Amino acid sequence: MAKSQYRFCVGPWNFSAGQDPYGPPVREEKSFDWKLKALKELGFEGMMFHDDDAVPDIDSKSAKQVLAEARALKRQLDDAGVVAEMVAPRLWFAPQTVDGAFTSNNPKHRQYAIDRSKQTCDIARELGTDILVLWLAREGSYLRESKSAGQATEHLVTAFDALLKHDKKIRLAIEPKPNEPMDHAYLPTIGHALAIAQQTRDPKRVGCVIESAHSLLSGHDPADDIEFAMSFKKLWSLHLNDQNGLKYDQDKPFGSANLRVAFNQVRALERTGYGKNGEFVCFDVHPFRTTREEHFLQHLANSKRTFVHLLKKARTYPEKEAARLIADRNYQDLDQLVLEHLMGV
Ligand code: XUL
Ligand code: MN
Repeated sequence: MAKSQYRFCVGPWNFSAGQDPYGPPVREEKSFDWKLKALKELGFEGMMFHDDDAVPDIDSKSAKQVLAEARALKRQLDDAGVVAEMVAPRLWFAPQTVDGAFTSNNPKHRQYAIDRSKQTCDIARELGTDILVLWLAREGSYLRESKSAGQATEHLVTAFDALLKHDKKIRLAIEPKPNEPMDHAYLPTIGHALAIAQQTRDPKRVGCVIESAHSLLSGHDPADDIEFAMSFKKLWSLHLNDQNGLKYDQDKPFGSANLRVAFNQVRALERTGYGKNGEFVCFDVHPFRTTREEHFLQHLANSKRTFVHLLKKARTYPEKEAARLIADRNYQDLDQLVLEHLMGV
């Protein structure tokens, strides 16, 4: 296997017990300590956190208690030799976020979302990361006429500015997704994320996270999204996984649905130097619901294996031959060159 310079990362939610909207968990819910140990054994160096992954039942605790628990978690991570890659406010569970968080029609609820996210910045600082990931789950609408996209954009800028002002070091990494749970999201693509960054008080501190499945749900090629974001130096994290067409967000193992699309993502990382400033490669993947207890970790191990194999494919890609075919505008044979390279023939 190719040796990689990449650092890998997962979140506690990626050890999911199989619950979906149609049925209960099918595997035992694992403890945080179990997940941390497993992650380490799999050769992952980083862990992603939602604010309430870091501090469970967060809304029932005082600010002081939240910070004390975050500090204790940092000690546990240090002892395990694991880095907190990012923290993300979970703005889609609370009763205050039923009609959206930063873009709710209710000003008190918008304030709740801002205050909760400021607290997430404080947790991030305690955990030693400057990345606040914003997956804006409910910032969109089910009904076009219930909100205004223009006003929502203003609400989002207000919220982002409040966070940038609250913490002078924090970087906001927007993770766009075009739909689910919303019909239409207000920041559906990487283009929207980087465009709204320019409206904030400190555009340099507003960037993005690309998730393969989310790009595919937008009808985009994730490799192109990666190169686009990297050309702005704004790709600060990455959630690799896979997705079979325009369906629910599947979070399949990396490469599972389309190996060529996965190859091009790895190649895009290599071409743009992703990871050279310490950025992590995270796998936002879930076990298939059918997965047995004893195979609980295979989706993570396999995603990493596939990544490392594709890294070798990216590094042995016949660049000269490809360049010759490109110069000759012989894309027909370029296509076959790629296929045969991937097939190993
Ligand atoms: C949702 C998703 C989230 C974010 C973190 O589709 O990908 O898990 O990555 O909030
Ligand atoms: Mn994700």
